[in-house]
Amino acid sequence: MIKILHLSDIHIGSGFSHGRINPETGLNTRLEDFIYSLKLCIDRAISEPVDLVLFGGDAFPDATPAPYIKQAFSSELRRLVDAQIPTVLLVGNHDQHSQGQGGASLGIYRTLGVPGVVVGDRLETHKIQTQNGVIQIITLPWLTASNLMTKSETEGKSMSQVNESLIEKLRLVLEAEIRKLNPEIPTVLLGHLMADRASLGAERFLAVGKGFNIPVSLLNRPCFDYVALGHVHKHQNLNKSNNPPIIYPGSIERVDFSEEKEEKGFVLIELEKGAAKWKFYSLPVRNFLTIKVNVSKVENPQSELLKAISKYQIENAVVRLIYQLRSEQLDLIDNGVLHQALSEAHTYTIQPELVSQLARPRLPELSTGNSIDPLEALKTYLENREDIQDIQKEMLEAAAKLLAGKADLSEFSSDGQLSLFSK
Ligand SMILES: [Mn+2]
Repeated sequence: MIKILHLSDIHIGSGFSHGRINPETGLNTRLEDFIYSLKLCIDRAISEPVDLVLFGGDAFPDATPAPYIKQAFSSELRRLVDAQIPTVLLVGNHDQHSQGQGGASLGIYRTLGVPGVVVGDRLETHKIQTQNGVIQIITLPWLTASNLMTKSETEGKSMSQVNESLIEKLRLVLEAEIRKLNPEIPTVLLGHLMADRASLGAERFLAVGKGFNIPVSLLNRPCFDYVALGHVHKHQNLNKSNNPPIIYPGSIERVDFSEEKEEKGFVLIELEKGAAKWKFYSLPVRNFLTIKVNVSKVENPQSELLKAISKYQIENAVVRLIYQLRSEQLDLIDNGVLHQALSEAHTYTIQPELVSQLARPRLPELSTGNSIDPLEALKTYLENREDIQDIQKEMLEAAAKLLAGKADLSEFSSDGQLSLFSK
């Protein structure tokens, strides 16, 4: 049996805006948090000890992190090297320099020939000798159109056509790789990808170059004993039958507020040919907490806000207070007192939102609840818009034509507007 620790989406160096400078170290506390989470993963790998560590990609926010951030990552990797635990570092989208053209941040470990460290920056199979036997790992790094297709192949095609041919190409090259596998040896597919069935976390906002979704059916193959994924920050198993498990361990720390409610951790696997037992272990990461309260309708907004804050455990958490109020209530808010009330938090932001005074109440004629004839609706709307009375008749005529499907396209100017507006 081969024991594996699978972690992913370290993103060390992210989310500094949620931290502050630690006066003792001079470092951003969120960097320290991320390093600590990574350290706990490596501690576990060493104390077990596992036979292999699989990293699912996205080590840093981008391919050129500051030297001290690279060093923080390297020092943790070094501990695995010293413990002689082989490690596969898969290249994620955030690790690739300018869409994969300029290499990857993790490539340096191969260049240096760091013992036991394998860098997965292309689709290939690695046979790795561990303390408890040999294992095959197919690495499938983040793919973009430029990895698999030539420019002439993508030219003139729509995004969805390109994606379709990409998946076909991937199917072929993966098939070729699978045929080369030794069926006697435990096998893992390690991929950094967006699977079509995954539910999302922050990665959808972080991704710069949008990639394509990969059908789970492409990964769900009997030749794999375990499918180790990276990219999606929310931990999940994409295969209900669990045969093989298709696992996103998720990120090891909360990258932003979209991950407020997600558990963070890593996965331990006991792997044999044809069987994988796995378990998710959560990490004690810092809490994120959104306090949202609407005080626009209360008499004493200040005390309402304090009451809302007091309901939560804010100590050591990253807190955001979002509250809605009317502009005439602004004088009733004492910001100093709010800051005092939030001072126990690790960091906090206060985001007042003015309930718009401009928002007109809905036209009573239109809020009957019944379905309204569009032309009637437009008429009612125009009657309430004194500023455009002069074109009311023309608009109604144009609308009637459009609704009847008789609009002459020549009446539209080139930018799609009705010609009566572009006179
Ligand atoms: Mn990613």
